[in-house]
Amino acid sequence: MRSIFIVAALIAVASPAAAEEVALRAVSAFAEGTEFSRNFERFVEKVNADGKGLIKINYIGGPRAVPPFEVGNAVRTRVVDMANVTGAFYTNLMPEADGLKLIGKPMSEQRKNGTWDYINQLHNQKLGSQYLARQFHNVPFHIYLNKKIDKIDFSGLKIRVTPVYRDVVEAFGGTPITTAPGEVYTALERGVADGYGWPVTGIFDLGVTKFRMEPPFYSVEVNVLVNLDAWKGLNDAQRKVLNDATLWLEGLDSEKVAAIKAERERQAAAGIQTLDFGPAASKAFLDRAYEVAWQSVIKRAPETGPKLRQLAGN
Ligand code: 173
Repeated sequence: MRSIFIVAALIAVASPAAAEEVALRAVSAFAEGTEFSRNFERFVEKVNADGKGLIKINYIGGPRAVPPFEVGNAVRTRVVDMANVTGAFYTNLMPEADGLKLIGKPMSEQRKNGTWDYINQLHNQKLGSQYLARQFHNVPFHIYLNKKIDKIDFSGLKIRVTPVYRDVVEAFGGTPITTAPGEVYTALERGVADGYGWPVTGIFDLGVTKFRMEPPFYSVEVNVLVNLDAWKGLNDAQRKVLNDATLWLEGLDSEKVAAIKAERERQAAAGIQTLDFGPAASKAFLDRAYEVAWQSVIKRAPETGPKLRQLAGN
């Protein structure tokens, strides 16, 4: 027994700095190395470099560690301390999260005009977490199809969705089928789905596609959340490392302008045809897409949804 105490005492004396370094366990709701994990992985590297001796992120990985739709709950219950996850995957815990895709303003602006603050409060209350970062505000979504349509009407089509696309797919007559990103490929291959919703970037991580429907809509949101107890347990210097890395991470969105252009060219080169029904049809689609999504958020979050819409300004 006595030897255990001696060993413990020796460790405490020998490594005071190591005892102060906090380690946070992190997961991503997207597969490692794919489009929507990559910038978070760069963030982890940066925190680990800048935070040496203060704070370290142990990146456990993607959906093999925690299934995508359970990642929000894993942060809430502190199964993990940190996660890279879209709000679309935790609307069961926070229905307002479905409204985040409708807010396309840069984070620099959202941090100044109270939007970040309000969304952070919602995360504090409903997800027991700090809304540390939001990425990809300038990356839109599309509906991709393997069957040709001659107007924006999804009647008779089964379309793979998450909460991001559910309301708009239904509004235009389609049958939504929910899957995690990892099951898109099989759903298409087996003909379980005739198309799918996905951002403009990253489809080559998924599978085979014939058509991309215009227009682009909404705004991708992939967030870095930190369990609130874990966040409160950090000292000022440790939080500063995370906050500084967050502003850097959100700044990476500027790279997406060129990335989107390159991705469209790559899709064209891969033989993916665009289905564009002209400005009037596009405008009607967008108006409806925003309206049905806001109505859905407000119906499920009648107290907070209207305030979110006011902050979004659309
Ligand atoms: O399509 C999806 O799985 C989804 O909702 C999403 C959200 C943000 C980024 C990528 C995909």
